[in-house]
Amino acid sequence: EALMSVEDVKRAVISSEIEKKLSEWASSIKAFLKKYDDDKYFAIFKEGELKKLEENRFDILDKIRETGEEMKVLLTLSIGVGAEADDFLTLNEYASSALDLALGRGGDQAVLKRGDKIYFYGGRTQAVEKRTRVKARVIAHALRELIKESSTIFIMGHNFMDFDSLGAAIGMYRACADLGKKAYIILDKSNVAIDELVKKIKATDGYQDLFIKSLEVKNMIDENSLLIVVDTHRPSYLSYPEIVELIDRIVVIDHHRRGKEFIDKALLVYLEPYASSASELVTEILQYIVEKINLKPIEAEALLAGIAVDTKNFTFRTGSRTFEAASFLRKKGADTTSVKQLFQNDLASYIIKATIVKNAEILDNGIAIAISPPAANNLIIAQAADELLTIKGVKASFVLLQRGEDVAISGRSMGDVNVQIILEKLGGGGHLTVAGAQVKKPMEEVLNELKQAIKEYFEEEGEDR
Ligand SMILES: [Mn+2]
Repeated sequence: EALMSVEDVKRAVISSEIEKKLSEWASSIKAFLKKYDDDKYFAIFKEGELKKLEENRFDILDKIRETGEEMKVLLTLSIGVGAEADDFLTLNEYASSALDLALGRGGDQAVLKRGDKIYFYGGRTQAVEKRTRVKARVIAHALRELIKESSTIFIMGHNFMDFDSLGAAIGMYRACADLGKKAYIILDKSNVAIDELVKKIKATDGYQDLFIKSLEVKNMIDENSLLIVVDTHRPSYLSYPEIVELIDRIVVIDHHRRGKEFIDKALLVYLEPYASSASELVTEILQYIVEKINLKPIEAEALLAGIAVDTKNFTFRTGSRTFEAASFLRKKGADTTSVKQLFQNDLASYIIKATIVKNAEILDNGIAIAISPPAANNLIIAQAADELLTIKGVKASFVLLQRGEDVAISGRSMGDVNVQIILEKLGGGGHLTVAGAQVKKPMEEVLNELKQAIKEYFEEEGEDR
């Protein structure tokens, strides 16, 4: 995946660098290492050497990632190890299922299946702190060139836009404006999640034509139009997927882990799953895209609101760079009190939220499940799921809402339970701590499937988790 985006010469250099690192690693544990596909390797070594790997927590993972950073590509290694079986067939099965698990949990980690126990090493925990800003700078420069060559720039978020999507979109709007280009954010209709901010922006001088309707876009497109997609990379999640078909030059900036579905024709992709939010990514880009960005206080506020919503006020997925971004936005005039006010609820939604919390059932494993009254919406169930996490003993929460023929589910976790894996079983997705799903089935059925998925999840994770 990393190599697909680089030119041939560089690809060869990167490949040989990876191979060098891996064969050094193999010889350090006296392993037989064999490449069996473009990006796959097979190794056999003695149980005694495995102890060493566990002691240094598979530091080859860091070495490969650092190699990538030096060469400005995102390289990660995922390892599955099988141990303590009576025969090679079983060992291979263990290793394969461990590898599946490593990839399923986001890669960049090692999973060891020793008999019926499973151990995890590496992965996202330290990756947040390890990211360098090299990539943000490289992307910013490439993006600047693309914007400069464009006629008009259109910016699109995901369906049912949230503060993160809107904040990132406004940040990109500023970048285009500072580069002397006309840019629009495509938005037909605001929604409850962003209403406050949209109203505030529309009431501010200079933003009267910031938003544009999707129908109008269609008449304005030419071969030099540029589409910047923020906060998603899945075509089916876009607010106006049909526009992707009409514009050839596309940029994707997202912080969600790559799913199967992707905007394949994108010219430039900045996918950084370890960033807290699309707003954080855009804030970094803004610091490199022009000499001195002319970010307005309301724009800085929108970006800060985006970071705040995706990190639950700097609690989850928050790395040192998240604070650096926030600090930059504060300097540019983002007012933390105004941001807080954007999150205020009206009394009616607060009462619905309280009802959801009151209805919650807390299972033995610390999972809270609640069914929402029909008057709620996506935002309220997400907030209610967050609220459930403030209850002692609750490790993860799921709130279900009947919406027409669909049941919407909002999943949240403190970090021990991977709600992404659970909701993926129901066709949803997201992150370890924040995930969602939409299921076209009756509530009763969805509730049963969810409980089954939770049960399976705990069985799969094993006792070690
Ligand atoms: Mn986001």
